[in-house]
Amino acid sequence: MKRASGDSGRGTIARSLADMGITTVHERHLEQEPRCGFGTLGLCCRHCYMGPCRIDPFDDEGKQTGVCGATADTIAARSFLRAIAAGCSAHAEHSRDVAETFLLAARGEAPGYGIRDEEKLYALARDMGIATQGRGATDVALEVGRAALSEFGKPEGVQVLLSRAPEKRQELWSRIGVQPRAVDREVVEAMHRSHVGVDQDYRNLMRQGIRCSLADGWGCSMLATELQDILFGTPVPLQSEVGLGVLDPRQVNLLVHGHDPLLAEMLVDAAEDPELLELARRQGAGGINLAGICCTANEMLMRRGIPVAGSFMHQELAIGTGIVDGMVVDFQCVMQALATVAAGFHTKLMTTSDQARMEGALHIPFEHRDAAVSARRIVQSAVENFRNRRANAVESPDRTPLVAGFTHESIRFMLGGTLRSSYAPLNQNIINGRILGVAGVVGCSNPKVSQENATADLVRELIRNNVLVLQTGCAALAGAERRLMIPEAAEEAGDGLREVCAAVGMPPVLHCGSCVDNSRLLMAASGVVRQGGLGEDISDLPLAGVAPGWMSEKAIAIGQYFVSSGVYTVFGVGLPVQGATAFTEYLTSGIAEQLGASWGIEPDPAKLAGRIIEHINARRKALGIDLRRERKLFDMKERRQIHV
Ligand code: SF4
Ligand code: MSK
Repeated sequence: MKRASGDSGRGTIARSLADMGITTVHERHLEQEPRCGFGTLGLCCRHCYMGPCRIDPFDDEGKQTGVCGATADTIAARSFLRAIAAGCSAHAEHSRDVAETFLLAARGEAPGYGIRDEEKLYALARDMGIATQGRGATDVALEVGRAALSEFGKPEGVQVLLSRAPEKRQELWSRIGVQPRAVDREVVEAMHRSHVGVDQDYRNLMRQGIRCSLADGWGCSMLATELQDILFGTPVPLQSEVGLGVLDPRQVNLLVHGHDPLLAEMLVDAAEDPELLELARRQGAGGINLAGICCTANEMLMRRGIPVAGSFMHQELAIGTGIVDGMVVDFQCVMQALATVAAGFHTKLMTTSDQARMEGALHIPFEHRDAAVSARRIVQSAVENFRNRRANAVESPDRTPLVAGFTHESIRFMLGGTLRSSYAPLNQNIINGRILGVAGVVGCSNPKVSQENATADLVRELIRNNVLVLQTGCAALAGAERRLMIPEAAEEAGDGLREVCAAVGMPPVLHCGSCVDNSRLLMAASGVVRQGGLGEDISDLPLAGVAPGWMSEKAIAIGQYFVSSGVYTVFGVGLPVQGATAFTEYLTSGIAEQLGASWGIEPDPAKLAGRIIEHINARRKALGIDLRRERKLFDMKERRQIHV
């Protein structure tokens, strides 16, 4: 099928699916309108079967309650806490899986996995209080693996990686009593406190919300990122491409979707296996083309440069190209509708996690002890399906170049040089005003908002105002698709940021990984505080987080751990608490008295950038760096005084 000129390819695919009677997320989103107002505002409760109960948002006197007497604020706070617990549990299961495999690899019981980044292994060990002096990598890895696993269920003590936060933030957490204990314990306690008849005070419910979110950000998410980097290598900047056009009509196309790099890394190797390549040739294919969707895509992109077909929003359209021979999914953000779309084509849909199966998909359990065998089975299945392609492919959808692979380590190296890796140049450029501040633009994509307006316009406006943008998750892919992650994008940046990007050769928008990798942003923020000159805590920094098109419970957990760590965080779309007046006021203002940071809610995409810039300017003013300084060449004496 040919596409109309000016069509990125997606419109043609959507129309072709509609002709086949197959809906996509966009049509189903419209079919759901009008949405239930109680659910949208967070005013319904079904925590027990005296209900479900709902509170009239127009009950101005605020007297209406659920059958048990729960107020709107209690109902909204309980649901919010449960969303944080669900998001944390998603990262916990991902992370536990990685930790178990890490330990197997250290014991030599998981062929194909090994230690690729020893430097990071030793650094993590030291931060976990594990002795490294005179010990070999395997010995240290065994102890790190056991210690990592114990972070999920240890009977006493707090999360060990909290020590990576600035001291002032650690003191604050200790003072208000929100240091997270074992990850599992925080999730379980959140579920208990939100059960009918337990915690009835929205502020107290959110004390657990704060603690549980920290178990995610500084606990399981950070562990997942660290252990993955040690197993597969810490990313460094590299080039690749994004867009449905990365699918190649002449090759076997295997799409990998979900969040698990354990499988994806093995698939990358299997796709290069000479026997499977020969099999592909015998089927008439030119080769095996691996591409990603969603955050597994981000994982493969960051470490191996594997191209990305699209974000969460594009999973169905990818199959709709007609040239996907296999799609393998692991867990999280996988739409059940994929099975219906795949049934309209020759695409073989495969599930791999015993925790995430789907009717209509072939289940190939992914065995970590025998990962290469599972990976070969999956690739072989896609290869053998090549000959079943039907002649309904869409012609050449677009693809866009990008640079990815930024981490808190690579940002430090890039700005400080390999010999004097340091945040000093970043801090200096923030202090002198060339860089106004930093924004983490993260989160999902949501059919309720246009990615173009919600993410790309926001990012453009931020860089125009000299805000350095760090991106993760599906929001990162939206930025990349709009050509914002190439060095040339610096031409759209303000004078100061453009100058810094030109000097370093970096884009003004840095791809920092998957949604679990938001922990990299916590590490970068802590590094900037430690460097000095920008306050003593993360909450002092001219820094903000924003999720313009969030949709998942994981996003709420991440948003809360940003706020709990001192980062003002604005969510687009809306937040399902807004019908509960006092609780919303607490999240968007009162919580700052405890944490030095709060939530912002801004459903209008056009106002998002303004909210971020306003906050950054306020922080600059508080630091006394709001007046742009004259540029001045330092003499040797002054240079020596710069603390690096
Ligand atoms: Fe209704 Fe209370 Fe039961 Fe919720 S917990 S459904 S508000 S009675
Ligand atoms: S995949 S959680 S839609 S970022 Fe991480 Fe994307 Fe959000 Fe899923």
